[in-house]
Formats: sequence, structure tokens, C-alpha cells
Amino acid sequence: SSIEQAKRLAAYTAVDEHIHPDHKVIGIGSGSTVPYVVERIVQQGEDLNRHRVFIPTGFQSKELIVASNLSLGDVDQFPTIDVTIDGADEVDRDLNCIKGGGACHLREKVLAEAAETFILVADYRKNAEYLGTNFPGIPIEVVPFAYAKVLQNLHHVLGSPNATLRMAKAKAGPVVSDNGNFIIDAPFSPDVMKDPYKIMARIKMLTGVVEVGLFCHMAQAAYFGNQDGSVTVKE
Ligand code: DER
Repeated sequence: SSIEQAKRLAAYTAVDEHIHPDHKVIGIGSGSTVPYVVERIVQQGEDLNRHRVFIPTGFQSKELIVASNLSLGDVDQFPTIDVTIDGADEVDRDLNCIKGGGACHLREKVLAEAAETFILVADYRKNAEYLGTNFPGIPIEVVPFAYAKVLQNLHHVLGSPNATLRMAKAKAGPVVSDNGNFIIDAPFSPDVMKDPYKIMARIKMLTGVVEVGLFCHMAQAAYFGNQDGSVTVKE
């Protein structure tokens, strides 16, 4: 489909431009676009990849690295990462982005911060002027013990009356993250989403919140594959 081709185009372009032979420690994100990133890195050849280590952002990311016969590393052993490439749910004109559609944003943010260079790859649906245009809610990872209180604060204090606990589709009950926590999806008004850093900080201060799916001023570049086969680069 044109969406899959757009994902591949973004991923291939980003790898060609940002994964250099001297890069040894590479962070691998989560979602359905990142497999094309790994596909392109594998194409760089065994001679290069033999000397590299790949740090996962969760279970799916780890399985992708293992399945691609790339060397798996741990962020404990490699706390400084050369380049992390990851997907996004929506990216605004300042490269702020919503992440967490796949409930992986805690480890993703750790590896994004640890990286010298953090690159986003996505199809055209994620390219926006402001956050909240096409992706309605901010994913929030919370400890199960506190989820009801966090929901109550979002509903009555922070201005997200429609915030909900993310329920699983193939399991009875809520989605559980790789860290054993729950996810709340909290939509906010367009005005609030125009200052993502401010709302991120307010949500982060709620007791029980582990991490907020807003990545502000973190990415150096974002690559979007378009339906016409072109690539849009924001940087
Ligand atoms: O959860 C995340 O932040 C993922 O990176 C993600 O939502 C992007 O997913 P996609 O590449 O499947 O669109």
C-alpha cells in the first residue's frame, strides 16, 4: 500500500542520511515503521553491522533486532547512543511529537535522550502543523496503583474530560506496558496542544505518572514518506 511504501521511503532515506559507518551504538524504536529502518541497516552489510550493537526500546524492538541477526545491546552497558531512530504518532512544525501509540514511549524517551542524534521516521499521516490534528490523545504511562487518581486529575483539573484508560483488544482488561504499567490516552483542546512542553510538564507532575508521550525539542530531524513517492524532511 502507499502507506507502507511511504514508511519504507522515510526509513530508507533516514538511514542513508544518518547511519554512518563510524556509528557503533544504535537505538531502535518501536512500531510498524521501524522494521524498514532495520531492513535498510541490514542492507549496509555484515562487515559494518558486525561491529555495531543495537539497543531496543521494548519487547517488539528487541525481537526485531534478534530476528534480523543484529547484535543486541543493553542501555545499561551502552548509556551513550550514537543515533536513535524511531517512529512517531504525530510531528508538529517544531519537531515536537506525540509518541506512545504503541505503549512504548517510556523506553523510547530514555533512548531518545541518550542519543547524540534522534531521528523520526513516519508516513505522511503523521506530518502536522500542530499536535492533536490527526492523533487525538496524549499517551501517558501510569503505575496501576495510581491510574484512577491520574484519570480524575486529568478529567477535573488538567482539562481532559475524555481521558480514558487504554483497554486491550486481545486480552481482557487494560493494555500493560513492557514495564508493567497502564496507559491513559488524554485528548486536549487544540490551544493546549499548541504548547506541548507546558502540558507535558503539567501531566508529568501528577503523582503516579511514569512518562508522557510528548517528545519536545528532542528530535534533530523527521522524515515523512509521501503518497507521491517524495520525502518531506523537517529539521
Ligand atoms: O509508540 C510509538 O511511539 C511508536 O513509535 C509509534 O506510535 C509509531 O508507530 P508506527 O510507526 O507504527 O506509526
